[in-house]
Amino acid sequence: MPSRREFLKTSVLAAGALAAPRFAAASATPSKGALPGTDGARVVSTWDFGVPANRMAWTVLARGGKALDAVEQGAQVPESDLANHSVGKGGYPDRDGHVTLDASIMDGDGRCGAVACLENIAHPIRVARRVMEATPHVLLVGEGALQFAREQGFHEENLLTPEAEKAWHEWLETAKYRPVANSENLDYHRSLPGGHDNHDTIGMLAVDAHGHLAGACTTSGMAWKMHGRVGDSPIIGAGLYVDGEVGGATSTGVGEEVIRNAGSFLVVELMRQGRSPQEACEEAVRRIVKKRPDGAKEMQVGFLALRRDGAVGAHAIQRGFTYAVCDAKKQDGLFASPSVYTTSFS
Ligand code: SD4
Repeated sequence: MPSRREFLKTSVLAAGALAAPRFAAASATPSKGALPGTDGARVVSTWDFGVPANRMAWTVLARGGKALDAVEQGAQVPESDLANHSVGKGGYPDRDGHVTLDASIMDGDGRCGAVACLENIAHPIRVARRVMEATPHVLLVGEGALQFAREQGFHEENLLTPEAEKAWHEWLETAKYRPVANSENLDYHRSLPGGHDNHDTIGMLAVDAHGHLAGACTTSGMAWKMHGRVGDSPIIGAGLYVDGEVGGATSTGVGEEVIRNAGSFLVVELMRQGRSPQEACEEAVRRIVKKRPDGAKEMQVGFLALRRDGAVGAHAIQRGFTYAVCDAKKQDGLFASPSVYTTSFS
C-alpha cells in the first residue's frame, strides 16, 4: 500500500491528464471502462473528505441522474460526519459557542439558493436548495433562514457536539483568532477536537451524463469567528459559481479574501475568456496574493474548477490543499493542488 504522501505524489504527476478535455458530446459512445450512460460525467470536491462525498454523488451520476441532485447528496456526507469539525453537525462553533452554518447550491442554468448563519439544522445544503426552488429569493440568513427551514419541515437539533464544545472551551483559554492553513485535512485525518483547526468547507462541482453542471458548497465557516460572521461559501460568485455554458468553480480557505475578489465568479469568467481551469485558478489565487502580499504568507485559499468538458484545475496559496475527482473510470481520485508557496506555514 503506498503511503498517502506517495499516493498524492503519484496523483499529482497524473494530474496533467485531467487537463485534457474529456466531455465529448452527450451522445458519444462510452469510453472503454466507463459505465453505460455515465461517460462524460464527473464530480470533483475540495479536500480529502471529498472522496466519500464524491462517491455518494456518483451514486446519482452513475444512474444518469442530475448534477444538481448529485451535489446535494454528496455535500450531505461531510455535513453528517461528526468527525469533520468544519462542516455541518460537529462543526466548531463561533466564539460565543453557536454552530452557524453557511451553504449554497447552484445549477448551470443560473438558478441558485443559499443560507447563511443558520443554526440547528444539520443539512443546510438541503435548505439552500429549498430556498432556490420554493422562494423568489437567493439567500436567507439567521433567524429568517431557520424560520423558513422550520416551515419546510426540517428537524431542529443541537449541532454542538460534546467534542466541539470541549474544543471551544479550550479555545476560550487563549481566545486567539488565527486561522490555520489546511486544518480541513488535519482535522479530518486526526479527528482532533481542540486542535488548531479554524476552518473547513466542502465545495463540490459536477457535470452529469447529459452535460449539465451544478455545484454545492457547505461549511460551518471559520471556527471561533464572530457571531454573525458570514464567509464566502453562501455567497454566489464568491464561494461558488456555475455557468452551464462554461463551467463551475468553488473555493475554500479564508472567505473574506475570496469575497473581496469575487473569486469563483472570476475563475468562471476567466475560463469563459479561454483560460484553462488550471490557469483560471492560478490567476484568481494570484490576485489575492497581489492584494495582500504579507497576509497571504500566512493564510490559505484554494480554488477548484471544473470546465463543462470535464477538465479540472486547482490552485492554492499554501501547499496542502487537496481535491478529489470521481468519474466512471475512478471513483476515489485524490490530488494535491499546486500552490504559490511550497512550504506550508503550519
Ligand atoms: C469560510 N471559506 O467560511 C470558508 C471556510 C473554509 O476551508 O473554506 N474553510 O470562510
